Amino acid sequence: MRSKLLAFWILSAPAVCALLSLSAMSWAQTGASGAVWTAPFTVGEAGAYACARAQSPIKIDGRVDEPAWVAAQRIEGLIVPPNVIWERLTLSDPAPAKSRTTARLLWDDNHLYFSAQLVDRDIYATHEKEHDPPFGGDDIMELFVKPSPAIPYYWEFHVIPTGGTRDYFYARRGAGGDSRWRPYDSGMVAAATVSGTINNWEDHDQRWTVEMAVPWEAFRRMGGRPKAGDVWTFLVSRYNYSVHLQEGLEFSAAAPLPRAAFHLFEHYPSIVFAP
Ligand SMILES: [Ca+2]
Ligand SMILES: [Ca+2]
Repeated sequence: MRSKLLAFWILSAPAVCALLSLSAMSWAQTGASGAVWTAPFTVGEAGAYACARAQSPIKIDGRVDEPAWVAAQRIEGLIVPPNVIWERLTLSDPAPAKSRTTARLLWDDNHLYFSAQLVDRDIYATHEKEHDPPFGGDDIMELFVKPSPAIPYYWEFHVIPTGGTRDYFYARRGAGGDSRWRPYDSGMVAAATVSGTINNWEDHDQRWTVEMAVPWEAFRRMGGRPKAGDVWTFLVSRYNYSVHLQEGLEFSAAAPLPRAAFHLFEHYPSIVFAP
């Protein structure tokens, strides 16, 4: 819910809207201080990521050790989007995330596959390995999928360190809250493994790893499985709660978002489905 609340208060509070009246696009180019914005992640010569075909089976066990993953383009260099500094009524500059994340996407005839390796010294989850627990409180790995800018539909998938999952289908951004869209069931399958201990902030964790498969049937409202050469957009984003972070929580995303709201799909990078 917190990302939704964040999106709503940023999108609706008049004072903040006035503050953000500089065009959203310009915030993608410069930070609040005027610093030049350069995205640290690579999207290739075509300006898009490539989603390679999985050439061999993937077992969803939270271990990214299948040969197929080697062919996947790495999605990394996530950034912390500008956020409101209320004391000064301004926005912070975008900055490289302190919490390193490496994500990958693959596809085959049946599924969209996603994996992520998340460096995290303090792994935290308030929910068990269950499907669609209430939002909030957990370290979260998120994948947003937006097949077309021409149709308002988009999807969101969560995996938390226990292997708990959530999925959302949004018929339109802003047309209802979390509880309206979470009852949707994509058929996603996911697993997580942890190098460290969940919910012990006094020891030093290493990382957690997510592996996920979403059947193309999940996207049936957009025709299901894409064709080779089709271009969709997506966002890899993350909540990291940690006693080792100055603010206690770091939002990060693999896109030049103009502010800390992960539903701003106008800024998502593209991905091309490879033959
Ligand atoms: Ca695996
Ligand atoms: Ca954490």
